[in-house]
Amino acid sequence: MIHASPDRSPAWAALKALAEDAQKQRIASLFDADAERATKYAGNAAGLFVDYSKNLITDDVLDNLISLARDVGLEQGRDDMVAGEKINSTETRAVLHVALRDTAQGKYHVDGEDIMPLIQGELVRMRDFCDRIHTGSFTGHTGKPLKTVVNIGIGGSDLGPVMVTEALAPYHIEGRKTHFVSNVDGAHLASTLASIDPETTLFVIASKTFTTQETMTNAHSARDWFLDTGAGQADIAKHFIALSTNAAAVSKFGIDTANMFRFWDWVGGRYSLWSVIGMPIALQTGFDNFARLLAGAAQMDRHFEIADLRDNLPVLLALIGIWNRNFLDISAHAVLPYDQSLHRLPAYLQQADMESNGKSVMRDGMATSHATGPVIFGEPGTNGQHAFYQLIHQGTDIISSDFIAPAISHHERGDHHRKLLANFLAQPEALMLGKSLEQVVAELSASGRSDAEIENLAPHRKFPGNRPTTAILMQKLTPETLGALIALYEHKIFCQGHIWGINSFDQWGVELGKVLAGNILTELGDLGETKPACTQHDSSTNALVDRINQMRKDTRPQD
Ligand code: G6Q
Repeated sequence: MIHASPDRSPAWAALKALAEDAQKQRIASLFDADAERATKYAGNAAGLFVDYSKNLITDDVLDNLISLARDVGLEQGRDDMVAGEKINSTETRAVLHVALRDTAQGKYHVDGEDIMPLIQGELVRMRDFCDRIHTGSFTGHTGKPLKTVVNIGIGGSDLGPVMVTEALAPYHIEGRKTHFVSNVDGAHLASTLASIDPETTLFVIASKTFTTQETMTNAHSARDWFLDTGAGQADIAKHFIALSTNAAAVSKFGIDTANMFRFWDWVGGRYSLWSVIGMPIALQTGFDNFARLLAGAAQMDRHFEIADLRDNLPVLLALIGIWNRNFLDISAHAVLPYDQSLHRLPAYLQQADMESNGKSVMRDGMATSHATGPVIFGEPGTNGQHAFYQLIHQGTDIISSDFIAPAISHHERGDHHRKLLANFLAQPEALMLGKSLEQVVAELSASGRSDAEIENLAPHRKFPGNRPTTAILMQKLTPETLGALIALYEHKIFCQGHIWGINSFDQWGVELGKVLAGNILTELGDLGETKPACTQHDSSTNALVDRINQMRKDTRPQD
């Protein structure tokens, strides 16, 4: 029998009991007790090696987690996604980002329609367009080649493309530059416009809906700026393209639909980098590298679809996350890439994970009786070590972490990368082992400290340890391994959402603030304008609106 709520599964109660025992155990002791532990709790797929042995898990725990996954029909859920079932139930949409990176003919259908010809048709258009830009046959209105791209988009239409473009820096085509503008703060667009030449710039307006306030505001301002540089209306066709599902709005904006690249409502925003939303990646790194990214993700998809749950890396990462979240009460998870080019991965995963699984209502409309998505945060190592790792090592909350690294760097300069890797290995070891009071006392007395000093210092210098970590290793960060890494996390998120019984593919939580901002916009004055006192809101919001209006009314130069 399939349970809608995971806590109805008998495995849930068994895991609760196991967690009581586990909390008395040390991860380090589990290694002492089992010489095979490191090989037993590790796996390989699509060029990624995942070592999850430094989590507080045992065979019993894993067996019950797998029973839990089976009890809530995880395999059926996965098959339903691939079969194009409308698993995004609140928006009645299929969820088929996997199809975007597959080449299998006739496998994916939406409402009975084979979607592979649509996907491949758009990929061909995308490749042709990249070729025309790269060979210089598509030029700007003054005949110059377009060397600079400004991608205007936000959320899913920004975070994936910017993260991948940065991560693939070693694959960038020389002489090309891509900027990403997302924030409605005019400073974001202004700093980009200040550094570009309109004659050699292509603006890519990336918006699934083509109605998003921030993107449309930036797009209109970019168009005005372009026209102010002396270009005419007809020149827009040579400098603006759109990535969207909304042809009518694209045309209304003034972009020829011949310059529009399409995707579909069964591609969620935060899962869309594999679609034409990946255009800036392809323009900056070449279409072939974009295709390699898709191929790497497809390899992880195959693994996810066919591997037994016990060997299935996305499933295992999801289950360990559920163990940490629901049974060990760990509410934050750090993503720590030891690769500077992955510096936007934590931000990307914040959206992918928190927008997908930050929910408290089940698919059937009932409130969840269990915790769901944790807080996700992170920074590249080793920078984070000199910032927030303190709290992970010695804070009052236990935080789980993923450590991610390539064994070979694209920049093997001197011993930089060996130093980076030494830290990648040392931190999880330190987090697991900690340092006991006895060790600290012995070290301090060996260094000649007085008894009084030792008494003062020792409590501050001990580390509790037993902090769970997972290592994700690849030989080198290539388009393929990056694609596989992203797909690994996407499927992990899917599995967790399915097990928690929530819809990972809607995002109603972002709506309320949008509506309220729309109301408040009309109450905020222009510079120098006098506005009536605001009375529509709570007294705090009213007073803040009045104070802002007062400050904006006074346009004398400020320091
Ligand atoms: C992602 C979300 C959200 C979305 C942005 C941009 O899953 O839906 O981040 O991507 O709001 O939306 P548009 O692409 O429609 O402008």
